Amino acid sequence: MATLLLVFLVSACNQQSGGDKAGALGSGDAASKVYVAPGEYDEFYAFLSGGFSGQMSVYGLPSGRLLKIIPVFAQDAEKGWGYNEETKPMLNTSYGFVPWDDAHHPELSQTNGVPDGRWVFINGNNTPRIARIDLTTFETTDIIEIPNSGGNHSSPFTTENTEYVVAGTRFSVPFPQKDVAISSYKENFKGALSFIKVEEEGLDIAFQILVPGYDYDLAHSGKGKSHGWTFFTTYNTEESHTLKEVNASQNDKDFIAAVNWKKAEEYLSQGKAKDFPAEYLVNRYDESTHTATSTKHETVKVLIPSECPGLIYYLPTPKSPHGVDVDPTGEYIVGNGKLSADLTIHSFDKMMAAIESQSFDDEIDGIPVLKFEDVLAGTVQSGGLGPLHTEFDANGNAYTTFFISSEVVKWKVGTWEVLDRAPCYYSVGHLMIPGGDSKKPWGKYLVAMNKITKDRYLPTGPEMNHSAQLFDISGDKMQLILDFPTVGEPHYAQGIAADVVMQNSKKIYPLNENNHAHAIKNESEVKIVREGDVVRIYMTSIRSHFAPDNIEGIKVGDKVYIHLTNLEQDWDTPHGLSVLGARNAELLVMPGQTETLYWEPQRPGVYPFYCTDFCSALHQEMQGYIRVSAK
Ligand code: CUK
Ligand code: CUA
Repeated sequence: MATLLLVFLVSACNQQSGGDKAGALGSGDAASKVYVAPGEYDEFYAFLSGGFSGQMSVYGLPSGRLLKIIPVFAQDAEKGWGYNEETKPMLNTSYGFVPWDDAHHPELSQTNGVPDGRWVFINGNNTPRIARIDLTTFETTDIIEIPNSGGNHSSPFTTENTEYVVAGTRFSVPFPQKDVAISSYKENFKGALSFIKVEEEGLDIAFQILVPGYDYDLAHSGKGKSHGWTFFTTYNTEESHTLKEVNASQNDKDFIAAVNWKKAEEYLSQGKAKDFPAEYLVNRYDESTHTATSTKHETVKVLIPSECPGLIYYLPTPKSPHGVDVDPTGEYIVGNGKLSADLTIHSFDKMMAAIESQSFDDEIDGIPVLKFEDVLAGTVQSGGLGPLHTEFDANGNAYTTFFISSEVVKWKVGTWEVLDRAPCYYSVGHLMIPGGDSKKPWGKYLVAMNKITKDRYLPTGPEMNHSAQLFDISGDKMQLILDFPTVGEPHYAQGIAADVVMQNSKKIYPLNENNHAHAIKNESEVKIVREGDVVRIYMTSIRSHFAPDNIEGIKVGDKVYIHLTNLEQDWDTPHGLSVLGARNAELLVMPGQTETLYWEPQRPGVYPFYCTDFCSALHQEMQGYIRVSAK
C-alpha cells in the first residue's frame, strides 16, 4: 500500500503546487462565517489529538483559534505537568516513568448517546494508556495502562452512557507477555479487546476478551437499537508478523468484530472470566488533595470466546477496514476499507437476524463468522480512493474522508447515493463534525485533518505543521471556509457546543477545600521544616510577593521541597515559581492550589527565584533569594 500511496500523493501534490492556491476562496462570505469578533466566544469547542506530542489541543470553532494545550501523556514545562511532585505519578507505568506518548483519538463522554461535556478521553498508542480529562478544569485526572496490548489504537471510544471506554490492540503480542520466537506468532500472539469501566472516582479494566492475533484498528459503539454492542475493525487476518504492507493485504476481506458487551457482563457475573497475570498502573489525580497517586494491579479478568457463546461475531468487510462508524440511528455500521474505492455498510438488524438464524460461514477460535451477504446493507460507490473515516450530520447525511484521492465525500445514509465531494489540501485522515459520532450531531461544520500541508502556509523549514480545514456543511454543498494549523498530528477530534461545557466550568479552587498534605492557608503559617537532609519550605504567593522570600540554612546535597500554595481567589491569577539551576521546570499554581518544586542544590551561593507568570504591575518585584551553604 505504501508505494501505491506514494504514487497518488506525489501526483496529487504536483497538481496543486506552483503557486496555484487551489481551494482559496478569497470571498468575504467565507471570512464572515469564521469571524468571531474580539471579546466574543466561539460556538463550539474542538478537542484535537496532539499525535506524537502526546497532548490534546483545544480550539474554538468556527474561528480556528487555539485556546489551550492540555498536557496529557507528555511533560509540559508551561504548566509544570509531569515536573512537579504532584503530577509526576500520572506518567508512571509498569515500565517506569514514560513522559511521552502518541495520542490518537479524543472521545467525549456521552449520556444517552449525546456528548455531555463531563469528560474527554484520549488514548496513548505507544505505551498503551487511556487518559481522562475533566472538562470542569480541563486537566487530566486519570491515566490507566492497558495490559496485553501493543499500539493501543482502537481506543478510547465510549458506549452510549459512558459505561465503558474500549480499547483494541493494534499489535497482537504474546498473551500474557513472555519471551518467545517472533516466528511463533501464530501460536503465541493474541489480540485483546478491553472494556474499561468508567466511574466518577476512577477507571479500571472490567474485562478483556482474548481474540485471534490480528491487528485491531478502530472502534465505535452502538447506540439506540444497537446499544450494548461495540464494533472493532481488524486487518492482518493473515496473521503476518513481517513485511506487513504486502502480507497483511492478501485477504480480500478482513473483519469487523461485533462484541455484545451486555452479554459479557452476564458472563462476568456468572464467574466465567479467568484471572490472567497482567501488570498495569492506574494513576489518579485527586482534585481535592491536588495530588496524583499510582496504584499497581497484577491481574486482569479475561473472557475467552469459545467459552462464552454469543459474546462476539465477525462481519466480513472488504479491503482492510480502517475506521468503523455507526450512524446516529444505530442501524448502520460503516466499514471504511482503506484499500478500496467503496464503502461497505452493514445493517444491525440484518446482523441480529443472521445471529438468530445461526447460519454462519465459519468459526474462528469460537467466534462465528457471519455471511457477508447476510449482513450487507449497501455499498457507497464513492469514486474516491482510500476511505478512512466517516462522520454524520443532523440531516441523515454521512461524510467520508479519502486519504489517497484527498477529499471528503458526502453521501446519503440509506440510499448510498453520493451527494457532493470536496478536495482537501492534502491527504485527509480523520474528520470531525461536532457530535458527528453521536446520536444527535450538531452538524453545521466539518473539520478535515490533513496529513500533508505543503504550500498552505508560510514555509517553516522542512517541517510544516499538520493542517485542519473547516467546511460549512449547513447547505447542500460543502464550502471550505478556513485553514488553520494544528499541534502535532491530529488524528481525530471531537466537537461540542460550547455552552454544554461552559455551564460546568470551574474558575478557581476554593482555598478552604484544599486538602493537599502540605498546603497552608495563610501567610502567617509559612515555615521551613528540616528532617535530616530533607527540607520542606511551606511557601505562599499573593500579588505581588512570596512568603518567605529570603531563605537561609539550606546546604549543598539537601533535598529541598518547595510547597507553594497560591492564596489568590480570583479567576485567572496563577503565580509561577522557578529557581536558578533547578531541573524540574517551573510551577504554575492556580488560585487555591498547592504545587511542589523539588530541588537539589549543587553548589554554594545565593540563588534567585521568581514568579514566571506576569501577574500584576509588580510582577517583576515578585521574587526572592535562597542561600545555599557548603555541607
Ligand atoms: S488513525 Cu490517524 S487517520 Cu490513528 Cu484514527 Cu485514521
Ligand atoms: Cu506572580 Cu508574577
